Amino acid sequence: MASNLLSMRRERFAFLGLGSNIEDRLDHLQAGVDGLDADPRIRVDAVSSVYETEPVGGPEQGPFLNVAVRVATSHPPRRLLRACQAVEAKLGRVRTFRWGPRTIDVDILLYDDRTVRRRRLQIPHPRLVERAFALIPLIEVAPGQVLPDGRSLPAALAKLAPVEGVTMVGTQVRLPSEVRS
Ligand code: A4P
Ligand code: MG
Repeated sequence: MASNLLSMRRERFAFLGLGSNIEDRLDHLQAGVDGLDADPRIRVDAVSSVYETEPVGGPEQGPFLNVAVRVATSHPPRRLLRACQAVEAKLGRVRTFRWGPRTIDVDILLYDDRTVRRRRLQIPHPRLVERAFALIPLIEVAPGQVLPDGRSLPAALAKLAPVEGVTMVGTQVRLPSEVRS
């Protein structure tokens, strides 16, 4: 069914970052990926390794697990943001304070090669190039992808060196298509 609706409109690639720092963090990431894929206009077709990451900003809080995914989508950017927020809401995310602990955060990191500068949506994600916890998983699922200004993702990451507090862990988030087949 998903592929029918996807093919009705032009399909584009987007890259999303998911993070959780409330137990069970891996379950929340898996539910986030599955929830995105359940949207008939979104197909998750690549998922990065899982990284445990030191929290950046906000109050004192526990470490995150972060992943990045590549999605094929026929949602335009603002509808894709709404779909991401619907997944967050479904997983019981309560917005306490900015950068506070969360069951799941789903951010749009990149959408095609587009730049969006609106009050409620900026693409590339405005803090992407400052954050190794977002860039490292993103590079896994977006090899060769460049930022709209032409910079490569590894070049952006190199600016953050030396990187600490981002550790690949042995567990994996399953791709929904692997479960279906
Ligand atoms: N918004 C604008 N552009 C985007 C975009 N590209 N993707 C707006 C998603 N949202 C975007 O986000 C606030 C508003 O950002 C949204 O209403 C949307 O219109 P939010 O998810 O409600 O709140 P937030 O996530 O607490 O704030 P913010 O500023 O989005 O935080 P970030 O940048 O998402 O950072 N440390 C580690 N190690 N790992 C993490 O995953 N995450 C954060 C949150 C902080 N520290 C972290 C991690
Ligand atoms: Mg967010």
